[in-house]
Amino acid sequence: GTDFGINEALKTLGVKTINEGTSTGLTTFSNGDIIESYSPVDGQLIGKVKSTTKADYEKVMDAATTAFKSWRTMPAPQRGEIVRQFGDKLREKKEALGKLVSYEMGKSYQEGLGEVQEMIDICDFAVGLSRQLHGLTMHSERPGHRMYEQYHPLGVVGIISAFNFPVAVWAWNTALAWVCGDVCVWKPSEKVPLCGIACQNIAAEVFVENNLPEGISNLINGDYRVGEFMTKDSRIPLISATGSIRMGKIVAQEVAARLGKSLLELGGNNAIIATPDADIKMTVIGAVFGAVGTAGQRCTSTRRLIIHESIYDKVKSAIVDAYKQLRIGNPLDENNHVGPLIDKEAVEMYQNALEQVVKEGGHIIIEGGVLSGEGYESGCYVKPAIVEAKPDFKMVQHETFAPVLYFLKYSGAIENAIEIQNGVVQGLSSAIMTNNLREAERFLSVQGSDCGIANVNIGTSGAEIGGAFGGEKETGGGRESGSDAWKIYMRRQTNTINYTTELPLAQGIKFDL
Ligand code: UN1
Repeated sequence: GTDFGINEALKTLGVKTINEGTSTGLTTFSNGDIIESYSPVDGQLIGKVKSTTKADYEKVMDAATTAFKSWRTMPAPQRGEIVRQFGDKLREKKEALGKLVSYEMGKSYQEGLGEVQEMIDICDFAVGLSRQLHGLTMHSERPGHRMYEQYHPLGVVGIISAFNFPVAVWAWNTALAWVCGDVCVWKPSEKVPLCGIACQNIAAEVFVENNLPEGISNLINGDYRVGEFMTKDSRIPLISATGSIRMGKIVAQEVAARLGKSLLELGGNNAIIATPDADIKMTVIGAVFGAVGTAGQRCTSTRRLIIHESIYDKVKSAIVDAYKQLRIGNPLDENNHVGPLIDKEAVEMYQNALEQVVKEGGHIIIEGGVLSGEGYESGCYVKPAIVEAKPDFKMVQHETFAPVLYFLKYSGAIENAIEIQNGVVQGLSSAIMTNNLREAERFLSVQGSDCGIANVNIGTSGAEIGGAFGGEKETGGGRESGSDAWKIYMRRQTNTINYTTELPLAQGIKFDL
């Protein structure tokens, strides 16, 4: 059968059968165990990556700390120029990288391309930002004094990313960190190591072409034990970690124990509220893409649909109809809407969630199940399911990284829906579907959604890079990407300069000698 151009893509990206998992940009090496990457698309072994040992890691940190000393002295707009070239390379390799993302992770090719586009967008953003790393100036209370603040590069930034966005999340962090004058050490998820190899190869080309030293972009590979090298390393002032709440709590404590900074982007339990004034057609499109896009494996996936009782039956039948149109299968085939889950462990969690929620009293309205037979040999393809449930069910409170959508009914005023929406430990993305100004404004108000992202008349997933991305509560509080998210990648310094011959003290304090 057709390989959908995968072999060609691997060649374009320099991904080999066996790859060194440790790289400083100019050199690659590795002495650790082999990680095998199997595609959830067809169950085939795509390639192997040698993981990073402690000794390998020490070499990386030597390269990174040395590179930082020179990289931080390059003017920020010149660092922006390097990021611009990186963005151009991504444009050249967009199809190849999008394909690899689709094949190794399992999201649709369209979404794979979208992820690479997100990388390109953050590069563009970072290039502009490289001339806008502004601090404020203040008027001093003391005569003949000037006060201002400036942002300096921070140092080595550690990036731990998840399988579901195997390339974009790294780029959000790294493009900003680079223009801010930092160097990066990246540990991608051990479930998608070849995406890491491909990205590092693209970055390395740019560094070689510009005669830059090794150590500006570094790659390490392995499981949480390799991540721990970084979280416990006081040479790394900032750890940016994306993944589960469980992982985030461990990372946060390890980094806090050495008083480092962490930027956490953890689980979501995202809801769309559909009010009596909702546009039903838009609600259906938003909810279906939000729930089944990326097979429900985005942190922003729609997990709960909170529907007013007056439109409940209408919304229900429209969404049930839409689910019947969904085509599940090879994500590289653009006729399919839904690809596989990342691995069989994820399939088990999905099955378990459906079993549990039924035990709790949930009522299945769109049957789930694991697909088998031709085209489904990997065992990772599941049917998107819908369950009528109650807000306080354990499974409804829990983030299951799979296409399971819970229908929750509310009655009365919008406040009741907001209470349900906020009644979970996670606080990432949220949305309201309404044409009623009062409801929309209430949802966005201080008494409204408690999430980092709150949308009106669009779904929960698909945030753009121009805004700050992240969430509150157990989502971890970090913000990545646009707005002023760059500030966490820099250290702030307040400066006061006295240009007189007197030495007046602040607060009018007298201290005469
Ligand atoms: C994630 O799932 O980790 O808003 C990130 C979105 C994407 C990013 C998701 N832009 O769905």
